[in-house]
Amino acid sequence: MQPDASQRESVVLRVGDLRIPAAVARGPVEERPEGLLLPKGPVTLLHPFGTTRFLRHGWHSWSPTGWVDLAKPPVPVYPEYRRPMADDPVYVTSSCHTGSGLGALRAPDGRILLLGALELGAHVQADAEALRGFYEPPVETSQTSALAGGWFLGYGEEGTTLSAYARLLARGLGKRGPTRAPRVWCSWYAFYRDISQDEMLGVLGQVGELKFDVFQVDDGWQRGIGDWEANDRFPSGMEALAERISATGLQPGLWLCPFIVSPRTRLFQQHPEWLLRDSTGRLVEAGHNWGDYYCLDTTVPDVQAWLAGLIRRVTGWGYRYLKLDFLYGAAMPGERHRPMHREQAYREALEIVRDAAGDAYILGCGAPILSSLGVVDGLRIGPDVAPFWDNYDRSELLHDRSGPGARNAIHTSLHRLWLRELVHTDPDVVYFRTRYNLLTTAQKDYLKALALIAGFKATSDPPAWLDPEERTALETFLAAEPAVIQSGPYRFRIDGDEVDFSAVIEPAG
Ligand code: 9PG
Repeated sequence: MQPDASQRESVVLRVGDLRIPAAVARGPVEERPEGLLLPKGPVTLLHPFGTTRFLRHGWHSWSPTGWVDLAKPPVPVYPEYRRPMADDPVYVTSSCHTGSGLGALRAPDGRILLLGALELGAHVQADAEALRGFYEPPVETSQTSALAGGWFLGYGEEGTTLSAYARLLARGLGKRGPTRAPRVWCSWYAFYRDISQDEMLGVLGQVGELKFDVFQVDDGWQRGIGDWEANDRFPSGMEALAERISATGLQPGLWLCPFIVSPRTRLFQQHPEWLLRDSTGRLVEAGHNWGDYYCLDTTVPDVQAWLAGLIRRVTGWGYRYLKLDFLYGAAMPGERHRPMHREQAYREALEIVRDAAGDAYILGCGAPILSSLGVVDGLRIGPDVAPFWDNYDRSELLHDRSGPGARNAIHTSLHRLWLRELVHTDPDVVYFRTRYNLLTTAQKDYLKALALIAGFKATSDPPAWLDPEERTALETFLAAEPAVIQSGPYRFRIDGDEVDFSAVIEPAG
């Protein structure tokens, strides 16, 4: 239960050399070397920084993340139907800059004041006067029980403050082991949905000679979003393909979206009662890129059994690496069979998937970030790259920085690197090819450097599309285990080579 406002008290918090008038829930404030632990409940901090910059943390993998200027009000993404694919639809029209789970303000000397939630379902808002944190919803409703959790308030250098927060999250939500992330060949950024068994076997023949760990088949193999069976372009079935992949010494990888359903599927037609609805009984839309599609109510016991069965089936076919996509579908607002907070429902569903997957690798994509920690092995930390730099109309005119493009992907991923201590961070694929590619060498180099910094190496380039020099560059990349040192806010030394991403960041504001 969330304490109501009358249970809050006014205090002056001392964090580092700052004294901040604040309203916090009644309860002990614990002092830590890097900051304070604040009691469970809403927090309002009257900060001294005025119209500064705010680190807004997007809800899921593709949601824009980075420093925004508080002098400029937030503008929602257009068109409206794109909103769940871009960020948390509940806060998208807020007149106040709102981040998911954490938020920070920039002090004049460059230090940051970070307010970070220690549990699920929290949001942080900022304006020129206040930094506010609350667990959703602010009041309890009949259908959604409120959450309340504690907070970390840190003040210091950006890297060390985020790192202190990451350590607390690891303790509360868990983290995956310190293994090296697998090196992945993924079909999406070369063939998109236009894949077939023959084409995949053709590429497998080329990829098998290179030092990849995983050969991952992306969107395009399935009958429908919800009907996770091989379509007619994969006549021998997915199990036979997994066997062929394993026979080359690679781990078979498969893309699927376990929490969303297209109306053009058997699943939708046979089980309309499994779908999430809003308080008026309307189906909750999750997105539109395959035509409209909807969300499963993952609190329905039969849905949970179906989910576990689905994951057991695909791992039973031999897939050892699962790219689970559009995961936010299980965390959308709606009236659930078992009333609980939407992020709790999400985490419970993800845990069912985790149990069913056994020791198969799970890469969460389109995944709510904080509520996936400790359950998945890897997380996509930015939107899709593309063989072009930016889409001005979409990024600027429609205010949608969650769309595909190398620049959006680099921008959001750079601001999520602090998650490296908790999970494998996937900034999406690197391009080595010039074929079908508008990226310049310098732009491709940014992607390559980011992958080395993030520690996750993937590409979609079919080796046959590469000239000898490009192929050598790919081989060098796959073999590299560089020492990475951060030498500035957006500057890194990768085995002695200096990379500066400031030019990617600055113009975005
Ligand atoms: C397959 C792709 C790839 C990719 C994923 C994800 O908002 N949208 O319309 C939207 C469409 C696709 C998308 C992200 C957003 O990409 O990130 O790597 O697997 O699905 O369809």
